[in-house]
Amino acid sequence: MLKQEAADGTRSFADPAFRADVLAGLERRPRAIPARWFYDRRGSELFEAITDLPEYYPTRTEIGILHHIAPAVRDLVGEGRAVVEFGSGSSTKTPILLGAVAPSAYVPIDISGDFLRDSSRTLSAQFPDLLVLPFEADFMRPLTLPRTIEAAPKLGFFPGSTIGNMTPLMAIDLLRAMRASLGEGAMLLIGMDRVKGADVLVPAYDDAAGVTAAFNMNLLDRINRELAGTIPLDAFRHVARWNDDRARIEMHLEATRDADFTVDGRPFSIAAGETIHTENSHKYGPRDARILLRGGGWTPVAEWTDPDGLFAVILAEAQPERPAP
Ligand code: AVI
Repeated sequence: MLKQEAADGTRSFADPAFRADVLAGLERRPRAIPARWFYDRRGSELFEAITDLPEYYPTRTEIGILHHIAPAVRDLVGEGRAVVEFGSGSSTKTPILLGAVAPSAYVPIDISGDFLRDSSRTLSAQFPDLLVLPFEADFMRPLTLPRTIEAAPKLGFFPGSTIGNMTPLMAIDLLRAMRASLGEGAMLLIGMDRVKGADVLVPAYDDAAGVTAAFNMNLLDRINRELAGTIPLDAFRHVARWNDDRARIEMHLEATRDADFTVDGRPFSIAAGETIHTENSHKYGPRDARILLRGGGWTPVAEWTDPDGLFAVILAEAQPERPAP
């Protein structure tokens, strides 16, 4: 971590990977900064607030599905597997699964040690007899899981449609990495947001209260704070658009006027109407989802949706590879 002095004289520690991604992202055309940098403390709080918005249906819909399917999941996966969650665990979703499948251990994996420790503490308080093994790592790469669960049959858990924030190529790489980490015979319970009309999708990412706009704009604020940036926030606005060709919601920060600024001492100019692309949220139809999973080495064995078909939870299995056809 490198110490940075911001325009207002305050000092902070900048992550070198953040600096590299921001500088490269502002340099390239179209400009784009990876969505993972949304999640500083403020960004994470804003994301929590998004999940409660009336327009943002995914979280409450997935929770409803998980409650409904818990007995069926238990019947299909059995009890006593080691549950490996990709992400630090949601205080609402994770207990539904853990309560249903009575795991032998629970391994939340996250790149952020802070979130991991917080959520592990909460879970341990709720399930005092459960072996909780927090694992600080980047789950985008193949991992060697803790030896304690080496021999246990495994159930991966990847809720929230986080897979949608990856391009299909990255999503398949991740699914393959998960298969490699969990091993043959493992199962995976994954949440995927479904394709639906732009009349529902766009408001979910551009809510009336402006919380998603604040979440997107916080990235510029973070750049100013952590990378000594001078970006004029009033020269940008939040934009959410549906890209039908790629079946994804895109979030951008659009310049509303020409602006000059510096980041980490480097000068940048942006013209009115130009955007910085900050997030993709891919949506998958039923067949798309199954093809994606198969492409990543997972065979779908069951899937469930809510009555309106807004969101899907899919159970898949890492079956032995079969030669074609
Ligand atoms: C974390 N992820 C699944 C959210 C989504 O819906 O793509 C992030 C988000 N961005 C804006 N609103 C929510």
